[in-house]
Amino acid sequence: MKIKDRTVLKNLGSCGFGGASNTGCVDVLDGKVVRIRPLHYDEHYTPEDLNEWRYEVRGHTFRPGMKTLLPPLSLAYKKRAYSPNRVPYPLKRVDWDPAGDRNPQTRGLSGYERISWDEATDIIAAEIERIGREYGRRSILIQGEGHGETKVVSGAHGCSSLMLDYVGEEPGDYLIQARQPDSWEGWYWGAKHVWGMETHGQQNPQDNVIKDVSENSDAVLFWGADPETTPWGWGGLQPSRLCYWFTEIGVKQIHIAPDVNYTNAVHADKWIPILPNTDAAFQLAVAYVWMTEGLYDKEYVATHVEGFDWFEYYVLGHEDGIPKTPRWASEKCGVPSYRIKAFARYWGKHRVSIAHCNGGGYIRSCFSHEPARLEVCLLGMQGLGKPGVHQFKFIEWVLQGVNPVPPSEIYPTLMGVYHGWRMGAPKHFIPKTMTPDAIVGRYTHENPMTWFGHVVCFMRREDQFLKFQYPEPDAHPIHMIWSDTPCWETCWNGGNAYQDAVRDESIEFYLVQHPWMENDTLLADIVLPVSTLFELKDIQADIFSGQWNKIIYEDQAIESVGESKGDYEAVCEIAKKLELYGGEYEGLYEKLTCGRTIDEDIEYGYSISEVPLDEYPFEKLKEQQYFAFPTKKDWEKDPVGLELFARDPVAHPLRTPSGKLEFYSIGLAEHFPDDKVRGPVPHWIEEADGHEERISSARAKDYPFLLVSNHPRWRVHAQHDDIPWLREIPTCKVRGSDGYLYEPIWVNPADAERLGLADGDVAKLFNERGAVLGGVLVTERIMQGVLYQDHGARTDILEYGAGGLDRGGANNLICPSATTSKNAAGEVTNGFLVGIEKADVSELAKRYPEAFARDYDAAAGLCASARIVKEA
Ligand SMILES: Nc1nc2c(c(=O)[nH]1)N[C@H]1C(S)=C(S)[C@@H](COP(=O)(O)OP(=O)(O)OC[C@H]3O[C@@H](n4cnc5c(=O)[nH]c(N)nc54)[C@H](O)[C@@H]3O)O[C@H]1N2
Ligand SMILES: Nc1nc2c(c(=O)[nH]1)N[C@H]1C(S)=C(S)[C@@H](COP(=O)(O)OP(=O)(O)OC[C@H]3O[C@@H](n4cnc5c(=O)[nH]c(N)nc54)[C@H](O)[C@@H]3O)O[C@H]1N2
Ligand SMILES: [Mo]
Repeated sequence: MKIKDRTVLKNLGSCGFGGASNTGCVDVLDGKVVRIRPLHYDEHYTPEDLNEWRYEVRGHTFRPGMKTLLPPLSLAYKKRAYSPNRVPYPLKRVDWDPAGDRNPQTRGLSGYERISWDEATDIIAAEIERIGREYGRRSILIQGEGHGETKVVSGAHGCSSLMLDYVGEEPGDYLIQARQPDSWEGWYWGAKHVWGMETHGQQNPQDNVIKDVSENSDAVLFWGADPETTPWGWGGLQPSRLCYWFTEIGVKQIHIAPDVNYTNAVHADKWIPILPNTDAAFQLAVAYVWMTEGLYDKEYVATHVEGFDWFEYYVLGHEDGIPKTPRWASEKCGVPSYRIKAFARYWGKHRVSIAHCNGGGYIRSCFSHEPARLEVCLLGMQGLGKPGVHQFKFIEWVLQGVNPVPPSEIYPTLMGVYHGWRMGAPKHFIPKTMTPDAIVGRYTHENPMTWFGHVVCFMRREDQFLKFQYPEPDAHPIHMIWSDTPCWETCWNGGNAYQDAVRDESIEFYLVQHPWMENDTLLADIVLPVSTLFELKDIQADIFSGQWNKIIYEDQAIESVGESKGDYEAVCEIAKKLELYGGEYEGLYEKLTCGRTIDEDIEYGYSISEVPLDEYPFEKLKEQQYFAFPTKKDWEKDPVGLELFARDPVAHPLRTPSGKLEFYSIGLAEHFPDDKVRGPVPHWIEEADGHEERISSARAKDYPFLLVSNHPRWRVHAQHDDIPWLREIPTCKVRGSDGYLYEPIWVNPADAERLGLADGDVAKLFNERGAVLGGVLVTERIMQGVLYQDHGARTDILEYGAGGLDRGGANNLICPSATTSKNAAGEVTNGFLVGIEKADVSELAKRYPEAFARDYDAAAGLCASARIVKEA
């Protein structure tokens, strides 16, 4: 079938999890995507039709805008479909033989040969059946929970587990790699014990918090926030417009961060440079100034706070003999004490709110629960929930009420036909942060690996007090990995350790389904080629565009690239083969599909989406391709953030044991009485629980810099790293003397001079866990003593495993493996120690001739063909 010239709508956000955003009009000519452009709402609606929301402040007006606000990542997305990095057809690792030698030790090194879908699904079904029979299905580890293309019927992640739910007596009989609350580890493991909720806005809607901030705040603290960058992932450019708006109406913007990020560069009134992950020291000193100078809301504290005296006891130094003075803090955080004092006095005398996207590096560093808790304490000392005193998020999230802009009248949901991972308590699971540890077989039934909590977002606070173990008493350890999220090595805590783990002989089969030949995909035994969203039909509920909710009918834009299929279709093919084994596999395909085709799923999904069908009929949806829904009536009358709690904490308690802001956490005191790192009262922690990542640490002699590893501006984590239009931007890649595009490392001019580093040099970031290369960018935008390289670069491994070397600049390979702290199984991927030195590229080329000769497209980077050794 030839797909004719036309325009189709696609959501081009990269959040995944069924949450659409960034709707683009995709123009198709001669069967190819030629252009992506914003959707103009005014082709179908007037602002009145949509009951347009507005902020009117001091003679200025903010309106949502009548076209979608696409970021560069979305505008350039067609390049991903046509990337030379696409997996062209099913592949098998040449030296992996399911009937003979499996060679786990050569994962990552082996080439791949072309096989057919038929052969691939035969092998896969046979392995699933055999492993299930020999060990039980709980020895199959499902990695199916990342961000990514937002697909609903074709669900990008987790289809594998949906299928396995239909096998055996009860759903859930497999091992899940549980999705961490990685975006906000600190809020989850820390702040939740102070204010009972997890992320901002979870308890009280924040629909009109930005309105209130606009009207009432003197300043907004961007405490590790870059709304010119990270909303791009799935919210578009609305937050950028809001920063201009704050300037227009005179709301001051103060940035606290080690780097001058893109928002800071354009909008900031002030920058307070701070060493990575030392925010807790800075915050304690602010509290010290307020306590000693009487600059806090004593009445509010008396009525809204539990355990203030414990906090005061610690801050003033009565507990450990060390008052947390600005001078004490300045040695740790690198902010001069006079600046801390001036800042604390300004804050103590003005109405100040704090803005985040998700938190910034310190929220994913060791002991991240401490700065997160301290932030809520500081807000509490200034009357959190009163006019102009809030915490708010620029990034919209899937929960109703967490969106920082007014809600729509209709809140569509397509969960009924979503073939993907859902947040919820998995039955059998390991935390994603502990996957390498689990695999290497260090743990046995007698000596199991243990942790607390389901480690999944949006669980109740009490969940963190439940203890779990691996292997479970009646289950075998892991023997197979099935991944549709193959970026562990470049996104999680200690990629080199992961590479070593998956080469363990206990892993008999490693299956990956993915559109692109990159990262963990290169460790797999079988690779299935997956279609991008352009190649599929789907239906989407856009609930975080920051304008209006809408529902989108996504027609197929182009034919499949190569032999790819949608993730759901791929799993369906496996189900068909498994059926042939009969018994518990009988009727599997029918059960998985519920007897519906994809077209029928789309129509059925719409019929149960909570959109009133008489007003918005399906046929009209197909014709117009979307419906936008009007803003909720009287949205201005909703309470603002924690306004109700601020007014009356007894009538509107928080979900903490005391119902108040717990500066002393009753839950932590009761359940972890011996935990000195996450004790009941937030503290400054120098080193503990396997982390020595301070400039005061002995390791700092060899690795003297703290690394900032932000969310990439020109990617979403591991995604988009092959887009030529972005890669040619100088802050996206640095061209080395060998012509290769290296991942930038920002170095302060003073450090660069001392180390003899210049713009364009290739340098090596290293610690005892290994090394990654990067291209030097000398800039005042990073403070002295700190290096910055974005996270998520595509790996190009020169040497695998512990002590390894990566040319791609995937610094997660050398992140700490230990979790946030002993009882908090969060990820630590930021603010860790590294050294830097100039690298001699020609020397490396001689040492790694094969790697340097890999098929490389000067514009897009590594090619899939680099790994394919035999064509059938
Ligand atoms: N150093 C450092 N590390 C970090 C962080 C940090 O700040 N610094 N942040 C952390 C945070 S908050 C997060 S959320 C994680 C991100 O971690 P992930 O959510 O795991 O990362 P992504 O790269 O967004 O996507 C996951 C994978 O899905 C793939 N994918 C995309 N679309 C599809 C599809 O349609 N089908 C299939 N099969 N695959 C698809 C992508 O190519 C990628 O390999 O990283 C964490 N790691
Ligand atoms: N373009 C793009 N958009 C994305 C993503 C992406 O990868 N790319 N990822 C998405 C995801 S999953 C998430 S969770 C969010 C993440 O959103 P955030 O958590 O807000 O993003 P980060 O880049 O980790 O940090 C934001 C800023 O914090 C500052 N910072 C870094 N370390 C520290 C520190 O130790 N202390 C202080 N005070 N500041 C620090 C830096 O200036 C940085 O720019 O973004 C989402 N959107
Ligand atoms: Mo995230």
